[in-house]
Amino acid sequence: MPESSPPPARPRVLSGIQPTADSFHLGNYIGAVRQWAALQEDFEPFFFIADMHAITVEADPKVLRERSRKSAAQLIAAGVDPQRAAIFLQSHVPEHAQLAWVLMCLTGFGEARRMTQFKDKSAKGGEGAASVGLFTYPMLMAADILLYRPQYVPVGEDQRQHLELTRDLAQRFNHRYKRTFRLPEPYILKETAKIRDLQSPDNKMSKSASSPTGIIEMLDPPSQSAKKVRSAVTDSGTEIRFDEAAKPGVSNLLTIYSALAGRSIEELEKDYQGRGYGDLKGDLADVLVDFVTPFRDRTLELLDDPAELDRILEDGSERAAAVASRTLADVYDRVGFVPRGPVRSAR
Ligand code: AQP
Repeated sequence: MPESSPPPARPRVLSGIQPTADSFHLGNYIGAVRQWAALQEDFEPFFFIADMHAITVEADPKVLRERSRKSAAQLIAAGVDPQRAAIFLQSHVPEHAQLAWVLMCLTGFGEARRMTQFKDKSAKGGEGAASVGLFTYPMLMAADILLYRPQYVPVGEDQRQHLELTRDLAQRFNHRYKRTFRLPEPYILKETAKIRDLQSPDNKMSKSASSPTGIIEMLDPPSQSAKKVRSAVTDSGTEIRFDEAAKPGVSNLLTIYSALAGRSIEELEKDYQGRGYGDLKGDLADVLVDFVTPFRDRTLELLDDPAELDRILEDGSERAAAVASRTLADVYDRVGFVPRGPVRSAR
């Protein structure tokens, strides 16, 4: 029986992003990717582009390929350092799909059915039209995470339910077979867990549900994004105060402002006392332009050298595969699969 893999020297952190849009939106960045860059200092970081998740809905192959490289470039432009972090494509590490199968066999049908993201995403065309891949997405996501035995998974609030399923599956496996998986903890910052749509602040900013004026695409020309901020929906009344229930629009602008400028909400509330919504929106538009301009320039510069991006992804997938293959070997052993080695040498 193989020995269990030794625990890593530094606790790990892992997360992923789908290459399903031409640009990250501000919700992706403030809700998730910003934390990735911060956590890489103290943890052993693994960050991947979820290209296998991207095909759970129909995706044009040429566009998917472009978006995958674009996502890698944006991660680096956002401060994820390829020297420290393994940045890789999910499809380059086949262990993700292999572990997903084992986890699917541990998941109850009813349990999978309760996942709200499947309900939301399949609602439009009806459940019958949704792919089985969309249904089993949370088990692939559980595999993505558990392979690396991370301590933290930095995500936005919308992923909390999937994280809970991941923990349930890890516990079930550990209990049924032998302790194999670390129970990962969600790393969700309360203040920025849900960045809202600029036009319908009751909803999250989302690439599939937001209108073009409700979403800030980080690679759009900065002047266009500034315009969207200036025409963001606010609330009746005039007071600039953080109150998500009564003032979701203004609260969202304060959250974005605070995250990008590195200033507390209380400080901003004080600064804007007695001033109007127009002042807040105008200043935030300037802060946003200052932030997205270098991000966009750096992304475009990285995209000019696709060979270097591919080299970074190759290096990342090697580092990821080294960890993932050890975990999968433990899992295969524990579920009772006969190892390949002796069969091969007998040939
Ligand atoms: N509005 C948001 N606020 C905070 N965090 C967010 N995230 C997404 N939207 C917000 C977080 O971004 C990370 C990467 O997201 P993803 O690309 O894997 O997929 P997603 O959650 O499906 O992103 P979208 O825009 O919401 O896509 P659709 O519209 O297709 O559902 C995740 O950590 C996510 O929590």
